[in-house]
Amino acid sequence: MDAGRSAIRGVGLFGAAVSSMDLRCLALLSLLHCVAVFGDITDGNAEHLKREHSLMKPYQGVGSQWDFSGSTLVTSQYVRLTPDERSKQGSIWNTVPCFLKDWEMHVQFRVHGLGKKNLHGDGIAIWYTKERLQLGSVFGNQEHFVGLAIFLDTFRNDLHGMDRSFPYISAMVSNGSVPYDHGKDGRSTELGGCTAEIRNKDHDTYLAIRYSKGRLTIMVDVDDRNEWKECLDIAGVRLPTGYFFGASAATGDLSDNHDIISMKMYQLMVEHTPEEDSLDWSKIEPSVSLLKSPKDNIDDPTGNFRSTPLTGWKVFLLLLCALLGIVVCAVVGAVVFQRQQERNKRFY
Ligand SMILES: [Ca+2]
Repeated sequence: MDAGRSAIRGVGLFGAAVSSMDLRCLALLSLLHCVAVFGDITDGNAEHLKREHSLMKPYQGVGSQWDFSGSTLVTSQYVRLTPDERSKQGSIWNTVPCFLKDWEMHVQFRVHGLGKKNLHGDGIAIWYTKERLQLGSVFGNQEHFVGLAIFLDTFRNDLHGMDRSFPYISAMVSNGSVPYDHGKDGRSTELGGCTAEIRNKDHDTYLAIRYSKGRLTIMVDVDDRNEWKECLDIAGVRLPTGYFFGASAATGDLSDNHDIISMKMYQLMVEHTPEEDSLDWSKIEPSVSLLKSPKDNIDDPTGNFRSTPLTGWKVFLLLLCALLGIVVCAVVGAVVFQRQQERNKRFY
């Protein structure tokens, strides 16, 4: 169980504890204990469901918060982006821009159809983008998107890329200058990803996307184990606030039912430095710093702001090292010079 799901369970435990509590001293102690446990579970971060960015059964009254387009069909049990029919495109888009700096989106989805192995497609994409409701060839959305995309790609288009199995989940961040290459399954632009058996499952299948302090983490729960498995974890990702969440899917010559059961958005309570808070986050251009490999960034969750100028103590340390270097050189030089002089004296 990862921190995200644990945290939600923690919120539930906390709520139940408060409602059954009276105001006496013992109860207060229990409350303090609950808060302590809650703190342990969430690692100090409380998390909250944001209903304005969430889509949940039975989808009543979500018409003002979500737009449905193309082949999308809404029932009381699922939102079907495409049916198991050829050449369909459908999408859903949150009408409310997201101004959270740190968030986690949990998507429950279902991909299923009559097609046998490798005879189905194309998959679902989850979006956090500047524009919404733009039709196009990338899982029903535009190629030159601006923002973040997570692809649940169920069909292998690139027959040269046989080193990986499909379905394949990958992520891409774009400022709109480079398109997603559908023919290559987006390999040239992906930040990373993983193979995940997501199709025709009898149990529930989930995807989690976490963005916090410049770090993008994708987790899957598709094996009916009720625990998250890491798919991608990369620092140095810069995304602005004010973009829109959405989901889209497309079928081509091959097809599948692409269903969204729920999209639940949680705000992550993360502290930022005054320097970070003073930035206008809506002006950030989507980008990824690939100066370090993702694994090297594990100890540097603030990769987003890594390239800031040297701070005072770093300059001091550098100067100290330089000074020590000069002193060592001078001492060695003096010793060598003295010995040279002594040797020279012997020849006089
Ligand atoms: Ca594909």
